[in-house]
Amino acid sequence: MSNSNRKKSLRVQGSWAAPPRRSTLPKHESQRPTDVPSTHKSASISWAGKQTDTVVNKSLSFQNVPPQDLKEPPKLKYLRENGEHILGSTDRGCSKVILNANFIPSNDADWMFETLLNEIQWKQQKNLKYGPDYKEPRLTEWFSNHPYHYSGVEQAFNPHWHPLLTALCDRINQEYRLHFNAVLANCYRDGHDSVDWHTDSEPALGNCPPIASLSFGDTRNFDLREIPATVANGDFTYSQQFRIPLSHGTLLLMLGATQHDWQHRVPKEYHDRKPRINLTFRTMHPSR
Ligand SMILES: O=C(O)CCC(=O)C(=O)O
Repeated sequence: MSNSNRKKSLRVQGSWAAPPRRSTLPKHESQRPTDVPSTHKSASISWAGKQTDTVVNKSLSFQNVPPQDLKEPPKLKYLRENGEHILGSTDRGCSKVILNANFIPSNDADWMFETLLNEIQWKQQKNLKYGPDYKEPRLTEWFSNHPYHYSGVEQAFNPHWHPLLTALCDRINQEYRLHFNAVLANCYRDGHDSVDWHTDSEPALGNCPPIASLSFGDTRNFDLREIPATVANGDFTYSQQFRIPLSHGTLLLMLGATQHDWQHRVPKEYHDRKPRINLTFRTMHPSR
């Protein structure tokens, strides 16, 4: 099915998404016809020994019957293969990711991880979206000539790039012909640290911004879910969802309409996780 058709059907599903109204009656009661056809004979019942004629004279209709063709939510799909993966396509264009698990060989990734862990001035930022005292469940540092504002967080401009970050940014720009000039560094101290569903679509990043995400340290799941048509009222039940385990030295490029049509997150883990660093390279267009 084409994506626009799928979105149309999603809209229909959106209206189905509310659970069928439940009745306290047993199933056979709640599903029986509430009325009987006009051709049905009058019923006669006995009350206190007297016969009473009761006319049941309405048209037949079934109520509270759940639709037979309710769709199953799509299954979570894992992406593990190196290379390009098309996530989907809408009026905005194609959304795709490129996975390169061998971008940094593991012996280099080891010393890079230690260097970044020890030499970046990690901070725990407040996120005002969730209240004046709410702190993000991870540490960050922003490197750019421009400040960055995203969903309740303000990162002050910081032109003092660590030389390793400059070298990594230059290499990604050269290999993929991109023009990144900013990086948000994230440090997940353990499995309790996370980042919730969001897009990287702030106006300063321009239209359909490319994002490069480079990971070091313990493997964490990176999830993507398609944003439903607005008429589905933010119900993601029927959204396609992908999971990409991001391991030590892996580069993930998010391209095309991904930042408009898909949200991403790194969920908390139920099992212990060692620290992980993720660098998300971005292109800032401060005049926008
Ligand atoms: O840690 C990651 O892999 C994702 C980070 C992220 O979503 C972000 O910096 O916007």
